[in-house]
Amino acid sequence: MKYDYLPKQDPAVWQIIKAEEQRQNDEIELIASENYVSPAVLEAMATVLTNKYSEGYAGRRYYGGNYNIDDIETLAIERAKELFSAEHVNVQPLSGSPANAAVYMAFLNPGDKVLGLKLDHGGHLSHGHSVNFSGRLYNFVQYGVDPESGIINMESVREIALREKPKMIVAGFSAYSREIDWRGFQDIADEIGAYTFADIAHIAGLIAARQLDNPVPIFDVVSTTTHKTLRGPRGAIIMCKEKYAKQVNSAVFPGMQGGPHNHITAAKAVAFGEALKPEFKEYAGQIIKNAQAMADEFMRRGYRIISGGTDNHLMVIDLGNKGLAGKEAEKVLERIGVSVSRSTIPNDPNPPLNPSGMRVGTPAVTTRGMKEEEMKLIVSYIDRALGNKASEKELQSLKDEVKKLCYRFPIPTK
Ligand code: DSN
Repeated sequence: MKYDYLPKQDPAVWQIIKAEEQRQNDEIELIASENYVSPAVLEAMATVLTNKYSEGYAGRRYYGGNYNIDDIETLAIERAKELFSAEHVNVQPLSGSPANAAVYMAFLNPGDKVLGLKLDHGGHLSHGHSVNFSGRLYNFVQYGVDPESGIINMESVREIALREKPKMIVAGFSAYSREIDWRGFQDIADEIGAYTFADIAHIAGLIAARQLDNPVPIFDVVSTTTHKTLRGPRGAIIMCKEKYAKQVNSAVFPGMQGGPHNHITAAKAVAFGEALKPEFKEYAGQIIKNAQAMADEFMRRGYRIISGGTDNHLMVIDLGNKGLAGKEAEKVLERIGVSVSRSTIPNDPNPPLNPSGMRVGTPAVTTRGMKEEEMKLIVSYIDRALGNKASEKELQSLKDEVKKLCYRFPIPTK
């Protein structure tokens, strides 16, 4: 990283940032929700746009001096519309949970019934978990995946929807590796007059690159974070039909948020510009090829993948037959420089802090330029580490191998 002021002015902060840059460069990132932004996205975040207050929307701000901010926000909106074929986009949400809170506020009243996927089946906290605002403010009922196949059974979703008659149905997940039948969800919602809400945070980049089906032209409202497969800054957007534009905008501001983070809006615009380029399609396709190569190699080595494979960037692995649970696997792999996240498996007998599985994903390693061969190598490192978790010598030797692989594929940085 090239910085002129920070290293001299505040070495304490600078050293921590440098240490984290070194960690990211030396270690393998398999956390399915993480990625590396481009140097251009990094630069857009470190700009004077952070200095400006701009509550409101382009042409209707509550502060003077916002003509340049209007331009950057409008540019981000236009690019997002093109990327997702959206009628209306709000680029102000600060992150995924605030975006989802704004969606609920726009369409529901507290106490209204909503149907969402259970957290331990691959859903998200903000899809109705009891400890989250969503579960506390709204009356969530939940569907799950089929216990045998690990795949969502649309007939069962329909049965629950017809019985419960929710005002909204939520689809789109944090730990689900299969294609989603958006049209099927919409047809069920049409039968009962429910709103449809897709949270595509994990798969937005794959959808933008047309590698997976796009719910935006089908669903009433869609939210996504911008920092996962989409490779943008930490943040979110909401997309909806034009007829809901006003209620969505009002829910974001003044409903949920104050001033938007304009430097992040600029970085979102840069990331959307990158995602509109033809090479992004190739990148997104490689993410999926890498995930499938990784899933095949795990299964070849006797690991049980929930749903038996993947159609997207991630997979959840049940470690039950490997004699350890998710938390221990996460810690052992951290010692060799591989980051994964512990994960529940459907109907997990273990508690969420120490669930039975781990979730891995390929967006970050694909950004580094790794391909199918490297995926097999990474699985071999993981397998050796989990099988030799008590051997200091083996873990150290694996850490060296991980580092060597990482040096062949540097992270994008300034
Ligand atoms: N925390 C994100 C994830 O890891 O999936 C979702 O918000």
